[in-house]
Amino acid sequence: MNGAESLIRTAIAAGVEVCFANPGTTEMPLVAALDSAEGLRAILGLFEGVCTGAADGYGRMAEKPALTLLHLGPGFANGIANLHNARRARSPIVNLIGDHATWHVAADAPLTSDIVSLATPVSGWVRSVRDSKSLADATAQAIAAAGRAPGQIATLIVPSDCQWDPAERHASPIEPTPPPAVSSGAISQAAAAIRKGKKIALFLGATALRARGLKAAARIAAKSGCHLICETFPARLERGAGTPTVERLPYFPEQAIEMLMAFDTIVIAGAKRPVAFFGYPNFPSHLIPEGLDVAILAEPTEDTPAALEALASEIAAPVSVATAAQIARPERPVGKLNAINAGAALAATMPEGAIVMDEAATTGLPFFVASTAAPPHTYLSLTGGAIGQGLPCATGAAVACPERRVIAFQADGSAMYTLQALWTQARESLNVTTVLCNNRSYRILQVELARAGVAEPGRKARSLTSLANPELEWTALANGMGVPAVRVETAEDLTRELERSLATPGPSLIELMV
Ligand SMILES: Cc1ncc(C[n+]2csc(CCOP(=O)(O)OP(=O)(O)O)c2C)c(N)n1
Repeated sequence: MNGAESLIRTAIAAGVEVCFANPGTTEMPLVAALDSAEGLRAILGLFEGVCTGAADGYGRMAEKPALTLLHLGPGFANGIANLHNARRARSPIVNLIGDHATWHVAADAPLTSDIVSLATPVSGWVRSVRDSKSLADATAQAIAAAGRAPGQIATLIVPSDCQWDPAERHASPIEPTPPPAVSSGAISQAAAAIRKGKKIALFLGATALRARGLKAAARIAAKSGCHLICETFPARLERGAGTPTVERLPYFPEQAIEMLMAFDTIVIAGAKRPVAFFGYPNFPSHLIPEGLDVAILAEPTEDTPAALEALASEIAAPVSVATAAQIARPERPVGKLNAINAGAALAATMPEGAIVMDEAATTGLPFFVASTAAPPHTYLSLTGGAIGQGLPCATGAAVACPERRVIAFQADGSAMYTLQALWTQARESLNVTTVLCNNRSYRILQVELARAGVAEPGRKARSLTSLANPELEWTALANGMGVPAVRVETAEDLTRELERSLATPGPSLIELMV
């Protein structure tokens, strides 16, 4: 057995099932080792941002890490933006980065770089191995580190001689550290705030937004009358008929502040204190207005579902509450496409168990409310603001949940960063329906220009926020990567094409002219 084989067998023993890879020469022993054992699926991404975004989507849905296999510093650097998003999502991921042989680094060959410095800001755990015999143990540690609830990024740098030199054995799995329990003081303070408050919001994030956390939140709401609000960009939110209604904190600070101002008490569970996405003149960074009573029940890394259950007991909430399981979909919309009828068409047709990855930007907003009582589904969003996450994340989610339909609700500008994900979807026959909103612009930036007081953008400002000239032909782009595609201009056509795509195995793309 060589080091690479010891690594692969260690990963398989720990239950790792998928490797999203874009390898090079320094990873050849690892590429060969993937064929030396059964149980680890190797999936090629044609850009590293596809691999890392896919690992993010996989981690959010599988609740365990996938591997990425990336080529030295430059290959890793191509994947950093989506690792930034994955870090914000607290997704479990193990990055394997090949490096030059330990003795070759001093030669300063062209691909040599400081990989640790690149990896540190996006990783919760970084290690560079120095010999083949320690590779198995380092791998087991990396997997355990990634699995530390709710999840984090572990990066293991593997010089090529450590891959090809002999190793003795694989390593046994290490149990990840469970999330720390919330103190009884935090629970009683939250309970006191709830007893005292008149208008209360429970502000939820991270694991509070999965089934167990939401169930406990619904009990607290039933007892206290509190409103449930989630982070603006949740990593994963279970929603639809049968789940409690959770409002989303608006994106723009003035709207977020207005929403929060209606309360006298905010209890935070699994989220950070909400802050504005950007600093704007005359707006504060922190969105909770001064003077409100704020209690922190649980930090995102703490055992938030257990803390919510303890809080529910502490305030003598009912043991369980039935949330209306009645499905209420919008009417099938008609007319020329816009953000409102596009969101309605999606909510009118999405199947039970759908996973919606929303990177539809300005076109996406109306969908969230329209789908409140749609069939139960999972909602994923762009957690870190680094666009180009949607198509890869949808790809990884589809690998994690082959029996569910993934809907990539996607803006055109953001899609262009990592459109190679479509090729991986075709190659792996993934059940992804991409709903591509083509407004031929970076519309949010046009909105931001107007907000900055630029009433009449100049020629250059118009050029830098337009995607016209030449116009992107999304059906051609998708077809060129093996994904069937159609273009629609009306809500009727969209609904019909959605129904067709959602019922057809494999990927397809619907280009919406909005
Ligand atoms: C990695 C990265 N690069 C650039 C940006 C800046 N940015 C934010 S939104 C945006 C354009 C979004 O356009 P599109 O995806 O078409 O959505 P639309 O605003 O048109 O709805 C850009 C370039 C970013 N957020 N992340």
